[in-house]
Amino acid sequence: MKTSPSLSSLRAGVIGTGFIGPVHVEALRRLGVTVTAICDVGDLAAQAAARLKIPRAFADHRQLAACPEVDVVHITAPNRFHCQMSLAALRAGKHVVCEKPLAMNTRETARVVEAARAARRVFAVNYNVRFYPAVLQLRRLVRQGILGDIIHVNGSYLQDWLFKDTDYNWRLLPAEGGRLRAVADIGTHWMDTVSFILGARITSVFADLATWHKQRRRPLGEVQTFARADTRLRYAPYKVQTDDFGSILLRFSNGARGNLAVSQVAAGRKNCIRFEIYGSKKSAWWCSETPEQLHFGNRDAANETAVRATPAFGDGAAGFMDYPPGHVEGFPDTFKMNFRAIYSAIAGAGSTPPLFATARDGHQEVAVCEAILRSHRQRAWATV
Ligand code: SOE
Repeated sequence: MKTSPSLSSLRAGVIGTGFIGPVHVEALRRLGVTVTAICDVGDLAAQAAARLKIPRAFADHRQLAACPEVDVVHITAPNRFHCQMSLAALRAGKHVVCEKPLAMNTRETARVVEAARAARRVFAVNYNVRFYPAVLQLRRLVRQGILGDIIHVNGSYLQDWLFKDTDYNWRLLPAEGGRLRAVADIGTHWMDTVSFILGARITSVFADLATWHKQRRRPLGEVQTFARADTRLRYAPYKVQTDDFGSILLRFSNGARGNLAVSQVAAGRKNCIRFEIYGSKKSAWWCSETPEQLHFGNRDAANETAVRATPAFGDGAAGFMDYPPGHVEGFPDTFKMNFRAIYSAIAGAGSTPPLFATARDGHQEVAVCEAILRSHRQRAWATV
């Protein structure tokens, strides 16, 4: 695989050693970026540094941000730390890649947007789904008017890793992850991706949220994202205050309507994001469980399926695919390609506007979440 020399001269430091921190490390290394430092509380950083062969380990995120061998700070700690870590990294003069959602509320996200603007550093929010080749190609097709005017979009983001009442993770706690859980954690991926494809913002929402497990049992000790419940563990009951699932009606700034279903208690759906976009000329469908295929629907002609990297697929993802057709590019590749776009921008060679999600995009998603919560509570449409 090609690695640009300018990208490989940049050095990354990663905060967080849970499920997603190592995904960042792996994607960076596949790009040729050196990961020089890692940070987490207690002994976790030293353990991860030994496991992942990273030279420096810090227990305090400010030390990682201050490290002269770090050019870009990746934040993969729980949501409640995103704002303070982003501000500290920007203050230290670093570029930042922050996990989604950008922060706990729009007060915080507005501070980050302003700090990133003033610091004149690249600030990206890791909405990696944008970088499935099919998503980039769909964006191109919508911009070219191939689907016509967009009438409506429907879809879902479904998972089952919180299906049982003993499934546990910090995301379940409002103090760690925010008041919204399924919607903020995975619903915002869907909303960011569809807005990205349509080139249109969500302007208002009507939401119905629900909690299936009103009480869950928490294993005594910390459990990682997607980890299986260990039956030998002892549990303590707690009241759940965040959404297990929800249905949301959406209005977009281009006049399109949408409906989205989000769930983290959908047995059998491991990590399934899908959408169908209906235009005035034709429609298009995509699902992350078959990421290489882009489907097109026609009223009179036969429906079509295009496979990634074939001529029929188109070249909207050129530069963001490394493997030939039939050699599946999936979830880990989206991180690699997102980081390729972000690090190219840092190296001064990115596209304008950038393809990756900026601090403003992260702010917008949190604003949509706040409108969703308002709508759910008031049982009415809410403006973003
Ligand atoms: C857990 O729901 C999670 O890891 C999300 O936080 C990620 O953003 C998503 O890509 C996979 O699932």
